[in-house]
Amino acid sequence: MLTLGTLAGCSGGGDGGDGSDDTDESGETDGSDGSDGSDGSDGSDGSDGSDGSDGSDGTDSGGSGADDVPSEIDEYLTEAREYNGEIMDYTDQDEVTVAVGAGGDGLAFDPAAIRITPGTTVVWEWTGQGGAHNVVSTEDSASSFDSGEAVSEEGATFEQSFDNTGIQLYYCTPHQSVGMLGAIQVVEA
Ligand SMILES: [Cu+2]
Repeated sequence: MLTLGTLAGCSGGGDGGDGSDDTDESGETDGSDGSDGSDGSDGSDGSDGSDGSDGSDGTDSGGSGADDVPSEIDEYLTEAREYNGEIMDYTDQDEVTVAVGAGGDGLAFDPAAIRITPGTTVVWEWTGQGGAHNVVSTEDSASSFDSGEAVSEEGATFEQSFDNTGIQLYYCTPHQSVGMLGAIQVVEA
């Protein structure tokens, strides 16, 4: 008979394995906090920019060429640079700009011949090309105007408004002899 009787009870006690309590002092979990920085949710707002529906409006931008140039102007401008037998129609405009120092060598008014209505202000604007220029009316001009001494600065301007109908003829003093001439026809509105 085997006395298997192993007595219960003997097996107790072995437990007590506490000792692994390692009191952690290594903790301090800082340093890896990097949760910022991905905020870039702007930037896709681009709903502007496709507004380009203008541009085809050109009905009153003026400046169409007409070939019924008054003979007084046509004769005066015979030798003028940038004159091709046409007068640019700027009627019914508040303001018209003529370049001073236009053309390949900067020795022209452009447009050389313009047609306006009373009350229009003509603004001559210097291009900075071709040296010093001025704007001086001739004795045959319906009214007299004079920008003064010739200047060369780009962006310089001279303004003159015309309140009465008539033909205005003008030139640049330093370059009159080489065809720096211009004319304005002021017609009934
Ligand atoms: Cu000139």
